[in-house]
Parts: sequence; structure tokens; C-alpha cells
Amino acid sequence: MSKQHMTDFNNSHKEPNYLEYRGKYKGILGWITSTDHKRIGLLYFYSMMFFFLAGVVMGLLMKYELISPGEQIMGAQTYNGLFTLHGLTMIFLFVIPGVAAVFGNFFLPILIGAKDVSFPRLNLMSWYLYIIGAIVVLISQFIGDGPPDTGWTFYAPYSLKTNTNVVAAVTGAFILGFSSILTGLNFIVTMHRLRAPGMGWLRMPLFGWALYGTGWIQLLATPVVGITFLMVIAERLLGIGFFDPAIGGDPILYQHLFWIYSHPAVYIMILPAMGAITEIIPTFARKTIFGYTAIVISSMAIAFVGYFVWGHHMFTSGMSSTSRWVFSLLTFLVAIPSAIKVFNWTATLYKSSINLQTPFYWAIAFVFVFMIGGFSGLVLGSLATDIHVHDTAFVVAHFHYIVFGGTGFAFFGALHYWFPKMFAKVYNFKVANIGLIVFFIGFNMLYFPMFYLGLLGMPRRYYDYLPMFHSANILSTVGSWIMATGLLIIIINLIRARKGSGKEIDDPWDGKTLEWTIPSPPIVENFEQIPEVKHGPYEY
Ligand code: HEM
Ligand SMILES: [Cu+2]
Repeated sequence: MSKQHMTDFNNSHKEPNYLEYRGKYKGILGWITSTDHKRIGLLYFYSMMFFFLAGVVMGLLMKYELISPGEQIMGAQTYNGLFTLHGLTMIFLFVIPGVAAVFGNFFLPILIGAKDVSFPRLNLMSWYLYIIGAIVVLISQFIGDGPPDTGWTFYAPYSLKTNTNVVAAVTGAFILGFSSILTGLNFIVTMHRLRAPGMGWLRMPLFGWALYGTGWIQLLATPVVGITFLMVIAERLLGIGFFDPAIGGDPILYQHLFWIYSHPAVYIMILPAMGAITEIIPTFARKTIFGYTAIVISSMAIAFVGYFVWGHHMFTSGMSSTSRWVFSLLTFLVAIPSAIKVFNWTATLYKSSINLQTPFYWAIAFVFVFMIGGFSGLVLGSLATDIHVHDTAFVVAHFHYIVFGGTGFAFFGALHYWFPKMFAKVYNFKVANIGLIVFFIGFNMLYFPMFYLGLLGMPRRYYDYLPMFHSANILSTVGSWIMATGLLIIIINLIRARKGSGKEIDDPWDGKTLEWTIPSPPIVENFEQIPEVKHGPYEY
């Protein structure tokens, strides 16, 4: 689409855009009753940012406690409650809804040329369930005998014995599961039913395919953890004997059920993130994506094989040696489709004339940290080495590289990529790049020492440690301050742009997918006329 065409569009603004649109209600009420997928995307965005920042503060407090051996600002029980709440917040309130709830909601319908998702009201209900679930988790902190101290994993039998308020926290997570299921269902149906004329499945932008694979995981895996959580509640309230060996239950059964969901769940977190990166790379390489079909297949393969590797979380639990090596082998297999994506991103950049801009830097930073996370995952996936580093700081480093380095980086990358489309404002590029550099340095300084500490044998989930771990912990804690500074720069820069100091522009990157063919901010139903699609998504 030529620039000339873009300006014509702007001048012919007849319809109100989604930001100024007023339905029956005004102000906040107009937002929380709106079924517009873009407004719902922003509802998720603001609430998730709130929880994310709360989780960051908890992380900083934990790191401050760990700056030296012995007690600094909190004792053991407070630390236990804090890593539990931090984990619950970051997992269930930030990375599980994640890129899909914000950018999937906002952009999926636009990317496939639709006016909204298939079930707009159900979509709004997902957000309400998300808020209700969050409130119930929050309540768990204040009633009963103090904040839950089980870790976000709620492992039995401890989760059945502790006097802290596990029932409320688990109920909150149960409700959040429904929010996730309904979002997945909505996206799957939307892609089946609402693609624009001419958009065959293999012309769909790859972010759509990533959300499609994610949707099936949300739909099929989440009920498993829902039932597991119900069993924990039933066990605590009625003493049934599912998981507690003292009354005939099996604690290992809990671990199986939990990870049958929670391993696929890491793909709920990472697939949409990979999808967003796959949109960013061709736009800045100014070249069509290398291996479109391979990326589609790898997304679906990850979604499928991801169901069969949960046992790698349980290598030390006393499983049979046959199941251990089978799970180990399958874990290595699931690494292949992720590696295919990294290969395709790199191949797309090969011999391209790269437009070096902020979202591109985020994408590269993502690939870098995600690969460190992925390679450390292989250490955990192979039996011999996992036994050595299980339950140490190595694991904490690994999953932060994956969930924060992966999903978190992609989240911020997607935000910098689509921000001008969402708000019709461009942020200050220089400040954005500085923020990213500071953030990136801090991130690696915070988490990389934890690999080393884990190899030395520093256990996770303790507020205290032996003096031999001191120096690497100082480095890590100072890293957390640098990272927080970078985060502040990034966020303040975006808030200033949102408040209006940025330039207005429809398509700052000359992107080719459908969202770049409509004015910014998009009108209420996205398109004045549903477009007809005549070619693949990234034709440069
Ligand atoms: C400023 C940012 C962050 C800091 C400083 C931080 C720090 C920490 C620390 C110190 C722990 C406890 C380790 C232990 O004692 O075992 C922890 C656990 C955890 N973090 Fe973070 N973290 C941050 C961001 C994140 C993000 C963005 C996510 C997810 C996307 C995340 C997910 C988790 C999870 C799942 C746990 C495990 C909780 C548990 O053991 O039950 N963190 N983090
Ligand atoms: Cu896993």
C-alpha cells in the first residue's frame, strides 16, 4: 500500500476510532463494558502491566534479601510467601495471558481481516474472569493463617498440610484457567470462521498460526490443571486421599497432573511470543519470511509434542528409569521445532537490508536470551546433569531466561512494534534504545550468575545461603537494580509518547500485514470494507 493511499484514508475518517468511540457509557464504564477486541486487549494490557510491576517489586525485594547471607529485610516465612506470590503473579497473571491476551486480542482480528473475534461478549467475560481470579489470589494473602508458602506449584503433600491459605490461592488459579480456556476457544473459532475472503490458511500471518497452536493448548491442557486444583481443594476440605500418602493418596500423582498442564503451559507463554517476533523480523528485514510453512509446522509441532514431555520436571521423583529416558528423549525432540524457528529468523535476515529500529533490537535481544534459556533447558533435559542442578539457582536462571527473556522480551518487542498502531503515536527511539540496552545488561547480570550459583549447588527457594555464594549474589542483586532502571526508562518513554509528545504516523515501519493498511488508531470495526486478500502476508 502506498503512502498516498494511507493519507487518503486519514482524510476520509468518518468512523470514530476505538479510543474515542463512546457506546452506551462514558469513561471507565465505557471501557469495561466494551466488547471491542481492541479495548479488551487494552484492558488486559493495563491490568497485566499492573501485576507485572507488582511482581517485579516482589522480585527486587527477594533479590535484596539475597544480597548477603543471613537475614537482611525478611525472614524465612516472608520469603516463602513472597516467592509464592511472585510466581503466581508472574505466571498466572502475566505470562499465561501474556502476548496472546494483549496483542492477540488487539491484532488477531485485524491481521485476518475481521471486524472482531467470533464471540465478543465471551471475550469480555474472559477479562472479567481474569480480574476475579486475580482478586481471589489477592484475598489469599489476607485471610486465614497468612500468605500461601507452597511456591506457585502447590506440590502435595505440603500444599495439603500447610496452614496458610492454599484453598483461596488455588481457587483463584482455577478461575484464571477459565479465562485462558475461553480466550483460546475464541481465537480458534475466529480463525476458522472469520478470515477475510482470499485469506487461505497458508496466507494467514504467522502470529495467527502461533495463536492457533496456543489456542488448542489452552483448550485441551487447562482443564487438566483445573481438575487437579479442584482435587487439592477437595482434599484439603474433605480429606479424600488423592495426594496425601497418610490417607492413601499419592503425591507423585499430583506432580504428574500438575505438569501435564504446566509443561504445555510454557508453550502457551512462548508460542504467541515467537509469533510476535515472527511478525517483527520480516518487517525490519524488508524481506518475506524464510520458510513460512516450516514455521507453521513447527508451531503446531511444538503444540503437539509439548504434551508429552512433562516428565522432565520429575526426573528426581523416583520415576522408572524407562520413563525417565523416554521423557528425556522427547524433551530433546521438542527442542527441534524451536530451533527451526531460530534458523528461519536468521535465514530471513541473511542478505536482507535491515531497517535498524527499536522493535528489531528487541527481536534480536529476544533471540539471544531465548537461546541461552533454550540451551540451558537441554542441560535440564538430560538425566545426568539434571540430577545435579535440580532445585538449584540454575533452574531459576533457566526459566527466567525463557519466561522473562522469552515472553517478557517479546511482550516489550511487540509493544514497541505495534504501539504506533494502537495509539497513533511514535515514542522517542533514542530513549527506547537506551532503555533496552540498560535493561538487557541488567537482565543478564541478574540472571546469568544464577547459572553459576546453581552449578555450585546453591538451592532455590531459600532466604539464606552459605557464604561461599556471596560474591555472585552481589552481582545478581546489583543487576536487578540496573534492570529495574532500564524498565523505568522504557515505561516512562512509552507513557510520554502515549500522553501525546510523540509524532502521529500510520505506518512507521512500512509493514505489509493488514494492520498497516488501516489508519491509526483503528476504527471501531477495523475496516470500512472487509479487504480481499490476494497474496501471502509478507510480500516485499
Ligand atoms: C525484576 C524482575 C524479577 C526478579 C528480580 C525476579 C526474581 C526472582 C527470585 C529471587 C525468585 C525466587 C528464587 C528462589 O528463591 O527460588 C523468583 C522466582 C520466580 N520467578 Fe522471578 N523475578 C523477576 C521477574 C520474573 C518474571 C517476569 C517472571 C515470569 C515471567 C518470573 C517468574 C518466576 C517464577 C515462576 C518463580 C518461581 C516461584 C516459585 O519458586 O514458586 N519472575 N524470581
Ligand atoms: Cu517442562
